Amino acid sequence: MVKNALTSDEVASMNAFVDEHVTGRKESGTYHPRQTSDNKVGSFAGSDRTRFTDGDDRAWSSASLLSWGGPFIDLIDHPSIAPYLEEVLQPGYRLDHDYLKIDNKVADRLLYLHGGGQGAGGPTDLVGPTDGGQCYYRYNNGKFYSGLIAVAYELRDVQEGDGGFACVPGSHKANIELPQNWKKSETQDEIPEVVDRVSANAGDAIIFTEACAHGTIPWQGDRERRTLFYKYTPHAVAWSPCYYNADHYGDLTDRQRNMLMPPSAYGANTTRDEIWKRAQEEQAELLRLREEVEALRASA
Ligand SMILES: O=C(O)CCC(=O)C(=O)O
Repeated sequence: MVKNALTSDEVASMNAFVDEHVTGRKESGTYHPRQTSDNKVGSFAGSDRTRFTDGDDRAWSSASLLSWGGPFIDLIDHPSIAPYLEEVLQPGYRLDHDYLKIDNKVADRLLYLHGGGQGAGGPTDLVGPTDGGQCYYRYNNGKFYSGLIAVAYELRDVQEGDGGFACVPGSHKANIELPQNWKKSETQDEIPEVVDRVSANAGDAIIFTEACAHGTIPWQGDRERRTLFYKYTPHAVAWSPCYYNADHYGDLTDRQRNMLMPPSAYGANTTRDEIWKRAQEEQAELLRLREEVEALRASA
């Protein structure tokens, strides 16, 4: 937990954005808002960058909090978090995906512990046996190695008993799957004692390895929980099949651009940069050509 990772101004401006743009909430609760063409945020899915949610989604630029700009861009490489990421992921790490999750009284009410142990939580884990062991964690010769690190920024206070983030401490070092009867809890009363419930204040950040068994405690708070997830991988690793295209998010620092690069074994080097520069140019050309075709069709 990094206390006060965000300033109160940052928290206020991101909350104001969510108030203004997050619309059409899904009745059943937890949702991942996504940007729509009219620049509003729709009710569901997309921003975890794992799938296309409609026919207009583009490869490399599927819905992402980064298109919201301002403080959401600053979070790519936030100074209060960067030193921790450098330590647990090694230099050259990349942002893999991001999303906003809102928990409230109508949110899906199930704690489903996932991840947990070397090669994730086993054959019946929610993350799935096909993750190729990507949720790994190890520590050798003074260095940490972790396949996916999540930074969860709380935008609202999460008080004891409310719900929110939970994990089984130490489970990232387990070599066997969690007992099945620990995994699912429909109410807070059912949650096994081994599970740590984490309360936090608005502006705090919870950093966790996806290899640690974790999940969301059924929400019982009066207000809603708003959490931004920015998830990072080592430079050679990807969780999401959708990469970012840094050209789509305005002016970025060199460090931010580097963190939006697709995975590669060598990390930052000129060959990778050349290949990806051409891919970005090709995408820009494709978008221009599509616009031309549409204009020609409209005038025909
Ligand atoms: O609600 C939470 O903080 C947990 C989210 C979660 O399970 C995940 O990011 O994989």
